[in-house]
Amino acid sequence: MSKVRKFQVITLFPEMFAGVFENSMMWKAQKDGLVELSCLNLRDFGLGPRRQVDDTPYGGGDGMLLMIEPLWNAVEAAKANDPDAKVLLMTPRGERWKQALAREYSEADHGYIFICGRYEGYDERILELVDGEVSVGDYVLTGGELPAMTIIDSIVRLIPGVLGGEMSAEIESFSDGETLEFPQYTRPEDFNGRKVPEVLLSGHHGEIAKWRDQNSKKAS
Ligand code: 4FN
Repeated sequence: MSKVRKFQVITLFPEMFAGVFENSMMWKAQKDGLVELSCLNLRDFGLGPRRQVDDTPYGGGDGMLLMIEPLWNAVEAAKANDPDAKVLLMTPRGERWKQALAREYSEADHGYIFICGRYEGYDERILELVDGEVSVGDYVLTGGELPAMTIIDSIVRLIPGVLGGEMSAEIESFSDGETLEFPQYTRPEDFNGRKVPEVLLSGHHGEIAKWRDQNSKKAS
């Protein structure tokens, strides 16, 4: 029996994760003892009576950075919960997240600590505690929370036992990295004149497979 996989998120906005951590897939994975999902509120590690977590950059420049001390202490607290966990920094400079990484991370025998940035970013010295830097894509975001949710969702659903058997087989056939998707339809056959392609109603599995292949979007 493999041990529970912990996913800890360091964030100033833990409430953003409530809905995501309670969706049916994540809820079942937790209930079945496969994963543990939790947040550490970076604010709890803030300095002084105002619980300060950000400050202006040395050398000048617009905006604020997350200070090293609260971040460092939050990571130490997360590591105290899970000493073997790997620390992942959510950053636009990171490695682009992809299905192959989700699969690799889902097979790990340790937990993960996700650090979500805010403001203009982090004090560079946090890199000493970081095992990996990951990005979900090249666009400006307000924080690392949405990337962390995306990445956690993509990993957890691949952990053995999280999804049902019939679904897992389907995952395999869709993660070959080339076939993205073909158009799909469900009832009714005719929606106000908008008809489902005849071949899909034919029951002819060979013809259906051919149609789906011809109508699949391929990765570039
Ligand atoms: N973003 C770019 C260039 C410069 C800054 C940003 C940007 C959130 C703390 C980082 C963004 C995108 C994918 C984390 C973007 C991600 C983030 C991510 C992210 C607040 C500082 C910031 C050239 C990519 C457009 C804000 C490019 N995956 N800064 O978004 O954390 O994980």
